[in-house]
Amino acid sequence: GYDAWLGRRALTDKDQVSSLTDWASRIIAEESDECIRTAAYELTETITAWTGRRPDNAVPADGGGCLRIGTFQGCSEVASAFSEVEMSAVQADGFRLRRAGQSIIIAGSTGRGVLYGAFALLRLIKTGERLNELDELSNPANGLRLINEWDNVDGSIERGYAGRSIFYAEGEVVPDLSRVRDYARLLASVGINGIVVNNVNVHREETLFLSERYLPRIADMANVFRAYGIRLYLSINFAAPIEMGGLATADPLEEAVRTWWKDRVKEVYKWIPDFGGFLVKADSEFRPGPFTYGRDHADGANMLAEALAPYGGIVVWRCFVYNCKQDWRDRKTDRARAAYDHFTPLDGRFRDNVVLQVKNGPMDFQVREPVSPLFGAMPHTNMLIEFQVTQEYTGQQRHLCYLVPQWKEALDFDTHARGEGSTIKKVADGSLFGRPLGGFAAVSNVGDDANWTGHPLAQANLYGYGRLAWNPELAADRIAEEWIKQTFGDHDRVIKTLLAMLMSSWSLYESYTSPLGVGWMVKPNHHYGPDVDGYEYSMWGTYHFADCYGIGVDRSVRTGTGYASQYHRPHSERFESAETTPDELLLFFHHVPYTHRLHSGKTVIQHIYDSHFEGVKGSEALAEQWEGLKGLIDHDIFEQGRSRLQEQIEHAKEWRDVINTYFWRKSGIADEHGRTIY
Ligand code: GCW
Repeated sequence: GYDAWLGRRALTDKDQVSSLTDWASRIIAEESDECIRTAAYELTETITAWTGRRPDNAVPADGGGCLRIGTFQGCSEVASAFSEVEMSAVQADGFRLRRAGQSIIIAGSTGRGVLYGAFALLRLIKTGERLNELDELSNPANGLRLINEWDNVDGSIERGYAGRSIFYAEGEVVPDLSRVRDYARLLASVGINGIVVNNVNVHREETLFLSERYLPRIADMANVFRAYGIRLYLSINFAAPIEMGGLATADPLEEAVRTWWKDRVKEVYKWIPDFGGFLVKADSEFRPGPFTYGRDHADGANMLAEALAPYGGIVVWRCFVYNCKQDWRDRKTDRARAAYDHFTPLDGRFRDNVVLQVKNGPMDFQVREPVSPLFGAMPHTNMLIEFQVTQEYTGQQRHLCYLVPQWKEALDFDTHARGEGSTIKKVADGSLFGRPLGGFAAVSNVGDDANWTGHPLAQANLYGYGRLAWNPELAADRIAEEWIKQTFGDHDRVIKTLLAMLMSSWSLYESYTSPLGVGWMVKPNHHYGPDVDGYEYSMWGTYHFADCYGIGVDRSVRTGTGYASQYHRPHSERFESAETTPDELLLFFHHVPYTHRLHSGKTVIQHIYDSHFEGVKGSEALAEQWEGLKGLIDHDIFEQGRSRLQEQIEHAKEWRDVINTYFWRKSGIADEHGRTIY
C-alpha cells in the first residue's frame, strides 16, 4: 500500500506499452524550474518502470517523437504547438496536454502547471485512456487547495488513525524527510498546492515553530514540498507574543504586539521565502484569541494579515468558534448557530489576504449535517470550505467510509444567496461573490502506517479530496473508479466490487450510527463507538434531547433556536417545518414524537430499528464482497482489509444493539418485526 495510487508496476496491456514506446522514449525538459525538473523525474521513473526502458533526453531527429514538457514562456517548441488563444486559456496552475504528430506535449504557464500536467498524463495512461487524439485543457476550479495536518511535534496526531506523525518524532522534525517527500508526491499528484504542517491546536512547544529553534528544519520541509509545487503554512498560537515573546499582552490593536508579529513574519520569510501564511484557530475550544482583549476576529486576522501582506502571505482564519462551556440545561443556546452569529457581522471587514475557513457543516464533521449557512452569508469575505478526510466521526479508518459523496452533497448545495445556482462550490472558488481568494482545505488522514491511512481503502478519501479540490464537478463514482484503477489495476471484477463497496459505504455507516441527522451519539473524547448520552449532559452543545415521547433538536424559528433562519429561502422555509425537512436531517431541525411519520412512510422509531438492523447486514455484505477479491489483489492489502471489515461488522452490531436498546427502553415502542432488542 505504500505506493498508493502512484504504484509503478509494469503495465500489462501490450498495446499500451507499445503505444508508449514512440514518444515516451525521449523526455525533453529544457527549463531549470524546480517543478519542471520534478515533472521530468516523475515521468522518467514511471515510464521506465512501466516499459522497462529508460527514456533519454536527446532531442529527436526530424520526424521522431518525444515527450516535450515546459511552459509557453520558457520553451518555444512548447509554445509553437498552441495558438495565442489556447495559451491564454491556461491559468496559473493549469495545463494543456496535446498530441502533436509523434510527440506529446505537456504545457503550462507555470512550472507547477507542468507538474500537474505530468501527473495527469500518467493518470490517463494508468486508467487506460488512449492518447491518439489527446488534447486536454485543465484549470483548477480552486486557487487554494490545502491540506491541514493535525500533527504535534512529539509525533502524535490529533484525530490521527494511521499511526504516528511522518513529520515529527520526539520533539523534532524527523531527520530523514524521504517519507515527507513521498507524501508530497501523493499530494501533488492530485493537485494540492499548500500544506499546513502543524496542528491547529498549537501547544507550548509548537508555538516556538516561529523561532530559530525550529525554523531551519521547517525550512527543510518547505524545500521538500516546494519541489512538488506545495507551499508550506504554519498554524500559530494567537498568544505567541506572550508565550514566546514575553510581552504582557497579545492584544491585536497594541502596537508592540503588531510589531512583534511583523518581526516574526520577517524571520519566517528569511528561512522560507515562499512561505504560504498562517492558519489560526482562535477563541475556539480553549485556544486564545482576540476576545480576551475585547477585540473581534477581524481585528485579530487583520493584524496578522498586515504582517504577511508585504511577502504575499495569507491568513487562514477558522470559523469553528462556539461556546464549549455551555450549560446543557440551557435550551436557548445553539452551537449550530455560533459561527454565523459570530462572523456575519464582520462581513466586509477582513483584509483581502484573509480567508475564512469554514467547516462543511455547522457542528463538527458528523456523518450527516446540513451545510453551514455561513457559505451564503458573507459576500464580502474570502472563504475556504473545510472537510475532514481523517475519519474522526466516520469510523476512524476502521470502518469503511468513502466520503466524497458527502462532500459532493455539500458542494452542490444551492445557497440561493444570489438566486438559483448559488452553489457552495461557487462560494468556495470565489466566483459567486467575485472574491480574490478561495478554495478547499481538509484535515489529512495519513500517518506512518505502511499504507499511509490505516484502512487500505481510506486512501480513496485523500485521493478524492484532491481531485475534488481541483474539479468539484467530478462525480464521486468517477473519482472512485480512477483511484481503484490506479491503485489496484484494471481487473474488471476488482473495479466493480470496490466501486460498489466505496459508493455504498457512507450511507451504510450512517445507517447503523446516529439516526436522521441528530449526530453525536459517540463515546466522549475519542469519539469511537456508541454512547447515546455520552454528550447529552455535557458542556459541548451537542444534544439530542431524547425522552420517552420523542427526540431531536428544535431549530425552527417558531418554537426553537431559530437556526433555520440562517439559510436563505427556500431552505429557511423548508427547514422550518418537519413536513418539508428531508428525512435524513429531520432530527437536526426538529424535535418529534417517535411515532412521527417520515416521508419514507416509516415512523421515526421504526426507522431507527430498521436502519440499525440493515446496517449490520450491509456490513456483512461488504465483507463478503471483499472475500470475492481474494487472489485478485495484493495479499497483504487483502488481509488488512479483511481484518478491518470483520471489526466493522462486530462494531456495527455494538452500535445496533446500543442504539436500538436505548430507544426501545426510552420509548416503550416495540419493533414491528419483533427482532431482538435488549
Ligand atoms: O473535530 C473537533 C476535534 C478536535 C479538533 C477540533 C477542530 C483540532 O474533536 O480534535 O481540534 O474539532 O477542528 O479544531
